[in-house]
This record gives sequence, structure tokens and C-alpha cells, in this order.
Amino acid sequence: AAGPALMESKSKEGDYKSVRAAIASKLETDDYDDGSYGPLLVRLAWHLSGTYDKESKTGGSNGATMRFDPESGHTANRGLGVARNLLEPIKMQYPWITYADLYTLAGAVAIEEMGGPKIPWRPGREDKLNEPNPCAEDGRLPDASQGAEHLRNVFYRMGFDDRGLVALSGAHALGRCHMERLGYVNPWTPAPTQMSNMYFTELLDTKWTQKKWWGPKQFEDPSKELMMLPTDLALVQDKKLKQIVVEYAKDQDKFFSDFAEAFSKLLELGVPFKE
Ligand code: DDH
Repeated sequence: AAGPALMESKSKEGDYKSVRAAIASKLETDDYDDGSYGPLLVRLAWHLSGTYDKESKTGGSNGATMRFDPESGHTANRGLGVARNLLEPIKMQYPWITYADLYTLAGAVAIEEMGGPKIPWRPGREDKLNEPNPCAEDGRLPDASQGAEHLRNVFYRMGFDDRGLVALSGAHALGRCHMERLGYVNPWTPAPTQMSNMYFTELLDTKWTQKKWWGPKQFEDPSKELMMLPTDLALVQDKKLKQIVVEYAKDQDKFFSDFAEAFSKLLELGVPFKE
């Protein structure tokens, strides 16, 4: 019978189903936050991709440039080394997958495993070498202290419109802020490992007041257990964006289908797929 070594070498090139299963098996944990690495993997895929600039066609997931200095050390990317390390054994087990495909697939699988919609995903990203340094410049991801104009600048630069901007922001149903990373604390919703439209219902139905503390400006609910960033509240302060928030708060199915489309597009920005 085939020994273990032979079995491993049998991981067939292009067997993304096995990679998906390997990612899914990594999510549940007693060692991290709310019992899942899922939200962190979603943030990894987003920060890998959200540097895209449609004019210069630079940034984006292709190349997996976040592996390299200085992008790995950008303030916005704090904490994501944990996610990259988590996926490293999977890269070792399936060496034929590129890091760029692996990191984006991990985000898609995490969304699906946490009860979200199926995310259309296809392979085709390449890994760039670090010579010359391919990193995206700092400052391309959104700054949480700002408002709607900044959000539009960032998301329009990637090629999204207001609906894409609001749909993607709904990922904050998941996960939480960590003081040691960017200075903010707490989750956005009471179910941070369950994909839902709860980010939008919380935005509309909860009374958000500015947290009184020494940390950066953030908002809290009456229980003081949930939070919103200034950029989150910008979605209900802007009339046009708020209409979309209301729509998603009322209709989770519509949110899920718009999110799946926008997240899939996000992961593909700037990727030179071969037809
Ligand atoms: Fe986010 N996000 N995000 N975010 N994000 C943070 C955490 C998570 C902003 C700031 C923060 C998106 C948009 C924005 C996730 C997904 C997405 C944290 C806390 C900050 C700060 C990090 C930490 O302390 O660990 C800002 C600003 C924006 C914006 O204005 C648009 C988008 C579009 C997504 C997406 O996935 C499509 C997820 C998931 C997390 C939770 C991570 C975790 O470890 O938990």
C-alpha cells in the first residue's frame, strides 16, 4: 500500500477542493478571539486586494505582495501575520497553489463557512518576486478616522460604486477590533463569527455614542460591548449611502447576493486571468 509520503505527493495539482477543506479545518479554534480564525482570514483577503488602483492598475491581490516588506509592516496590516502563518502549512502541503490564490481562497472559504453566501472564486493569480520590490504604497486602505468622502475616494479608486462600498462594509458583521493593533476595541455585532446583515441592523437600530476614553475616536452601544468606527457611522450620515444600508438591513438575501458579487470582484481586481 502507498505510504504516507506517497499519499502526500498525491495532492493533485489543481485540486482546490482539498485546499478548501484544509482551510475550513483551520477555522475553529479555542486559541483565538471568538473561537474562529474566519474573520481574520476575511480581513487578510480584503487587505491583500483592497490596495488596487484602477488608473495605474497597481496593487490588488495579484502578486501577494503583502508577504514582503514594507507592505507586511504597514499599520493597516497589523495582526495579519497571524493569518499568513496560519496558512503556511497549507501552502507547504499544496505547493502548487500560489500565495495570492491561497490567501484569497481562504477569505472566500471563511465567508462560506461562517454562514455567508457562496463566493465565486477562480484561480489564476501569480506570486511576484521581491526583486524589484512589488509592494503597494502605504495609505491605500481606508482610514477609520475619516468620513464618507474618504470612503468614496478609496472605493471608487478600486472601481466600486456606492453599492459596492456599502455591501463590502457589511463584512464588519464579522470579527472585532484589537487594541494592540490599531487602538480600537470590541466587535461590531453580538455574533462576530456568523455572517449576517446584522452590521446594518446595528447601524440603524442602536443608539451610538462617542466612547469616552483615552483611545482613538470610536462609538459604543448602551451596553458598551459593541462598537462602530467613524467610517462605519459615515454610512448612515450620508443620505445616499444610508438608503443602501436600510435596504440591506431589511433584506439579508439581497445583501448576501450583492456581497458575494462585490467580494468576488474585490479578490479579482487587477488579476490577469488567462481566458
Ligand atoms: Fe475592516 N477593520 N475596515 N473591513 N475588517 C477591522 C477589522 C475587520 C476598516 C477598519 C477596520 C472592511 C472595511 C473597513 C474586516 C473586513 C473588512 C479593524 C480592526 C479596523 C480598524 C482590526 C483589528 O484591530 O484587528 C475600515 C476603516 C474600513 C472601511 O472604512 C471601509 C471591508 C471592506 C472588509 C471586507 O472584508 C470586505 C474584518 C473581517 C475584520 C475583523 C478582523 C478580526 O481579526 O476579527
